[in-house]
Amino acid sequence: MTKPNVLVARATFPDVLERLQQQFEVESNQDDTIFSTEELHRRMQGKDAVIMTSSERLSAEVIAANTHLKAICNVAVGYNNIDVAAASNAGIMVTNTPDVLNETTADYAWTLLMANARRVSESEHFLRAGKWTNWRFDQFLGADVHGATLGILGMGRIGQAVARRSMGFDMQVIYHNRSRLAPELEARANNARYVGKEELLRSADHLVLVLPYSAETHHVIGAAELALMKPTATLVNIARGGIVDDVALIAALREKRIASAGLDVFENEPALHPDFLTLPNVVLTPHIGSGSEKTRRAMADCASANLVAALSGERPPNLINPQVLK
Ligand code: 8YV
Repeated sequence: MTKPNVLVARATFPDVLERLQQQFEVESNQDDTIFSTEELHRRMQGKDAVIMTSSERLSAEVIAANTHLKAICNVAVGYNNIDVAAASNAGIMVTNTPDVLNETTADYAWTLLMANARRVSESEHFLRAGKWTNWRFDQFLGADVHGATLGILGMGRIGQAVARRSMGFDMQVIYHNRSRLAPELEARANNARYVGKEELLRSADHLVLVLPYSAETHHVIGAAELALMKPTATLVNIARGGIVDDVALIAALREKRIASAGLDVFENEPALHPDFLTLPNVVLTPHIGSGSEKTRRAMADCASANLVAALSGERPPNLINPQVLK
């Protein structure tokens, strides 16, 4: 029997690839070449399924030209890089990798929050530049984390994991979400209190964004929202570029209308707005929120399991568009 054909569009762990090769004819990309849309389209010819990351975009146009695919398996929880409606119309299954990254990504939100509040990047740059010639009492004074109000916009599984971690810091948690959590989930999330978006922005000392990106969440944090925040507040974005209007954020940071930002995601990444690099009051990282060895392995395994199920005629565990099975 001929094996199904699979494209693994980005480099992955060699053992994960080997396991896929035992079951499928695999075209891999261990050099991790970034394929243009045309190249990705060309390589998807004759393939039954593709494994890709959120860096690859599959527009309605590309999907319409590849309706022979049975499954698109994203190695990410977010799937705004894929036109899911177009895939559903074409009867193509789309899968993601939820849950396995919740705790690691929540850890990372805290990494950025604390680095931000205590000016870790800024003071390290100062030290590395050889400018630390004198200890000073008022040097790099930051904001406290303990006892502060933690605001969370987007209270899904990762948002709740961020909230749980605040217990040890005696923080008050407020959140805004499309819908209010069940009381038992609020209780587990350090007694998080549901508030309107405006109250969240006005009251948070540290605001963490954990929203999925969509047309509805495009620029939910723009000039008007930043203007509501405290001048001492810090902002963390571990979710997606495009949720924040980067130009408006740069202006707010430059004019110290908020204290600082910790950003792991950017509009048009990896080509972030160059002005970010000129600001002292930012911590900037290259989209590494889920990047622990253990979690990236779990994500690769999860995407493989989805692919194997899809090509074996079973329901993939993380199917986003179950309507295609009807
Ligand atoms: C991915 C992410 O590693 O899961 C997501 O949505 O943003 C990250 O965890 C990255 O997007 C690569 O696909």
